[in-house]
Amino acid sequence: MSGVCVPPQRIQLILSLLFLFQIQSLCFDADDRSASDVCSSHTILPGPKGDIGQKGEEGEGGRPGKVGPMGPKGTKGDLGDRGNQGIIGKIGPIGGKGDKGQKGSPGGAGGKGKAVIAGIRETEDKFYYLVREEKNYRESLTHCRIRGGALAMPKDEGANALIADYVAQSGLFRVFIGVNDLEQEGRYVFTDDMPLQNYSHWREGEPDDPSGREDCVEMLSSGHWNDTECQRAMYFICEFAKRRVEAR
Ligand SMILES: *[C@@H]1O[C@H](CO)[C@@H](O)[C@H](O)[C@H]1NC(C)=O
Ligand SMILES: *[C@@H]1O[C@H](CO)[C@@H](O)[C@H](O)[C@H]1NC(C)=O
Ligand SMILES: [Ca+2]
Ligand SMILES: [Ca+2]
Repeated sequence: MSGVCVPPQRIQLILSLLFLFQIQSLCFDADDRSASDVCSSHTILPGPKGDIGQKGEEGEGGRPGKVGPMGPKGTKGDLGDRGNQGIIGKIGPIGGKGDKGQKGSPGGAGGKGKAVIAGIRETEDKFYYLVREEKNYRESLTHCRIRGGALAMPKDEGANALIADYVAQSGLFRVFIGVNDLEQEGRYVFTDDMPLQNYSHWREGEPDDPSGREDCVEMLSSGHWNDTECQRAMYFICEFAKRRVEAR
């Protein structure tokens, strides 16, 4: 920009276009010579500051501020009133077993002679006792023997009827009795080796031994005898001679 002096109407144009420029800058290049020489006749500096304007009207009320942070915890309140009584709770679990009680005083002396033992039957010279444990024939035999008796041997009608009634009254269908042909097939004996020649009470059609393994004998609740397999397990009846019992 060599032409330092610009016509006033151009100045106005430049001012309106580039009003952000400070006016002095238009004379910048002419500093060497003298701003007063060049620009004195074309004063474009701004006028003095005007008077203070009138006070504005009061603004509208501001928007509500943000919610402030939570305040500190208050002091503890007074104890509330007592509430109503609750409904009855569930029944609790069963408690532990109580301690063992003290030993009772000794019982009175037993009656003399014919002691009544629950479940035992007797004839004039024998006791019969039903053993409610399922055992095979040999186990049954042993059970009675180690107790000083024998597997029941009904050797007459009276004993047979008594045992049959015992079985039926007990709600059973069959029990082992002391009869077998283990020693010799077809030759039945009582377990004390007495043959059956004077008494037997076979069911009709028995003994049949269809398999060849029926060497032991059961009494049915009807009192009838039936040969059956010795390995079967069932209840059985022991007999004890009264003489031996009384001798103790
Ligand atoms: C069978 O009965 C008769 C007569 O009572 C008797 O003499 C005999 O000894 C009895 N037989 C057996 C094996 O007990
Ligand atoms: C006799 O014994 C046999 C073999 O154990 C058996 O199959 C049969 O049912 C028995 N009879 C009766 C009437 O119980
Ligand atoms: Ca047999
Ligand atoms: Ca049979």
